[in-house]
Amino acid sequence: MRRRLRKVAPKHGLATVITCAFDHRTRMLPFIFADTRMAPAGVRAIGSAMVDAGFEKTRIVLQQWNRHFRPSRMQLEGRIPDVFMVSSMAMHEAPCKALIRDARRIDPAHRPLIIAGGSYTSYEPFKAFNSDPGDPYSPDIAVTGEEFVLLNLLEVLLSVRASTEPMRSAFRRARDSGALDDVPGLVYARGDRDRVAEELVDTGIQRLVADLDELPHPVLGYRLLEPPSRRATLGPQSLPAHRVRRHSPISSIVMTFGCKFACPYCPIPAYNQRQFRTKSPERIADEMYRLGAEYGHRFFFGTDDNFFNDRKRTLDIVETLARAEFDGSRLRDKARWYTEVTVHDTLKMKEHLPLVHEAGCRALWLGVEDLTATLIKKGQNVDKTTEVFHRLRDAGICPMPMMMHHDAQPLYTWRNDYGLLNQIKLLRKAGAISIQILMLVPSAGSKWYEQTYTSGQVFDRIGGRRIEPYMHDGNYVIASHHHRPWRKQLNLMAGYLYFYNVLWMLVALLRRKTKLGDKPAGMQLVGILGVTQNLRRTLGWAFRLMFGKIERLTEPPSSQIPIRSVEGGRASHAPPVVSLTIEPSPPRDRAGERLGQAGQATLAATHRR
Ligand code: B12
Ligand code: SF4
Repeated sequence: MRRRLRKVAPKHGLATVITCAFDHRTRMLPFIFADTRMAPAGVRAIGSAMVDAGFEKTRIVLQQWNRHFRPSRMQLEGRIPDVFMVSSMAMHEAPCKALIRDARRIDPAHRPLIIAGGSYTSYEPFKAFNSDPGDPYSPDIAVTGEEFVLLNLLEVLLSVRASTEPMRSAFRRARDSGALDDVPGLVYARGDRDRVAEELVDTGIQRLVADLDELPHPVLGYRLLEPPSRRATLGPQSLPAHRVRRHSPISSIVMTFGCKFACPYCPIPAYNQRQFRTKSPERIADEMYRLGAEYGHRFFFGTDDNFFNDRKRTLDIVETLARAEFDGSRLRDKARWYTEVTVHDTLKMKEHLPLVHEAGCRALWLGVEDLTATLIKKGQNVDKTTEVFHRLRDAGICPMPMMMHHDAQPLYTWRNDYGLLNQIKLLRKAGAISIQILMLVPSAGSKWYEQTYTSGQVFDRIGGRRIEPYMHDGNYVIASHHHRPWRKQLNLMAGYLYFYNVLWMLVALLRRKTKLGDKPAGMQLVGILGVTQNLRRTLGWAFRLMFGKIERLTEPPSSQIPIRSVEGGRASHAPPVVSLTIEPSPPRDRAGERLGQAGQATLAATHRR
């Protein structure tokens, strides 16, 4: 497909702008600093795919760096682009819609084809469309898959397009002739001359690229970045190669996709169709080397869901990285990388952790969630976690635990490990360098998704203020059966303040002579600065939860427009259909606390999927 596209690309000479939607209200711990200092892999991958397919006239705009960018004013090489794409996560929905709304202000005769993609449309594409002619924010097409789906779509569109025809008119013809229906991974609207969407057509679940070596090289994407600016328009040139590292000192790197676990609040295994996909060790080494050589990148963040998922493949990768040499110098002396794993799989890798360190790994984020495995069991407990943390530290790798706070977990408990602070204390004693504490929120595509809504756990409004998409980032308490949900919000703050504070920074400074050097003190500093943002942004929410009236949702979000499959049946990405039965069982949490009003009736959902 890439070869075929390269043949036709010169005839079409497409100009494309790809924008990453970013809501700056999400800037706080645990992601503050990483969120703007690492160009996201999604837009970079789409940009790489465009260049690789022969469409060199492509620009990537990150709202992280260009928050005033206005698509209605964009010009690339002196003309309005043929295609405008937006990539978004669900919590960046508001800026994503604003970008599309603005792009739709362009005179229809010149308006680019608008394509939406990213995890937002992968899980809930119907949310990107509306049928209100007074406030149009729908894209022409939503892609529910990866770069392969986009290339497949472009190939179909270009096969029907005359060389100077607007892409939107080629799109309309392809759509009306049914040509798009053979491309799994799309959702498009049909309606009255495109002004009002009357129905959505879902072409089904994407076909996944199994061998990740087939993906275009990431080195291509970094050439396309729009330089950071306060302007609404695009600059004449993209960011020069020598300035990329300054703005994106960390480079994301795709090494594997997928995870063998099936945590009920996580959509990742289902998204990956229960597959674990990897790049070859040689390709990973080559990517690190070339990104270093062309842009000076030394730090890489693996976008893995569970890097240690498959022991043999992991060993192949780390052995190759440990001995890889380019131009007479060893890769491991230059590249440092970090990624996500589970406690269970790290334990299985314990003898090999020195090799993992030798390969360049310096920190691993571990989904500890709840040490006592009350919320979720994935092979973690206090002893195993402590052993894993000690082993990691001995090997010179920073353990970075990720915790999940939930209704049944109190702030502190006597003589057991159940409380949030008790667990943070254990993790710190075991050697944790950083901490991530998020509240459980409904996650589209996960097993628990519908149930969190139908059980009345998810808030609609608090004190009249509606929950907005950016608040679904795990930092705001937006779903709880607890009768005092504000306590959960304060618990999150207390947890961070207990871990990140001046006292512990001083202790970390005094204990600098370990294998981890200055890293613990450095992370304390980052945490102390970051936690000020959490306090600034969420303290008001805690008060609102305390005094405001809580209104709850009883159903998951639905589509404003009917959505169907190509054959007319139920669409693969349709919102869940739920029916409710009420079981009157007043639940109590482990500490014996009575749960809130809405929690007193458990609404069991039966879904027809
Ligand atoms: C790395 C990562 C991060 C990094 C991002 C740093 C950065 N600047 O890049 C950090 C650690 C900061 C982060 C933070 C958060 N993350 Co995160 N993160 C990931 C992770 C593990 C990898 C993302 C990635 O880079 N993948 C590799 C690229 C190549 O894939 P991709 O982004 O999916 O893009 C592909 C397709 O989506 C598609 N695509 C993307 N854009 C477009 C655009 C168009 C036009 C088209 C056609 C296609 C397309 O093609 C791409 C190439 O294959 C994913 C899980 C996963 N495995 O995807 C979660 C994930 C994206 N994160 C998620 C969440 C919820 C968060 C947080 C809210 C924290 C939390 N509560 O878990 C915060 C939000 C922070 C913020 N302010 O934005 C969710 C998003 C859910 C959703 N429905 O949107 C995900 C999917 C995990 C999950 N399923 O729960 N995250
Ligand atoms: S271990 Fe992590 S990636 Fe795997 S299913 Fe659980 S939460 Fe998702």
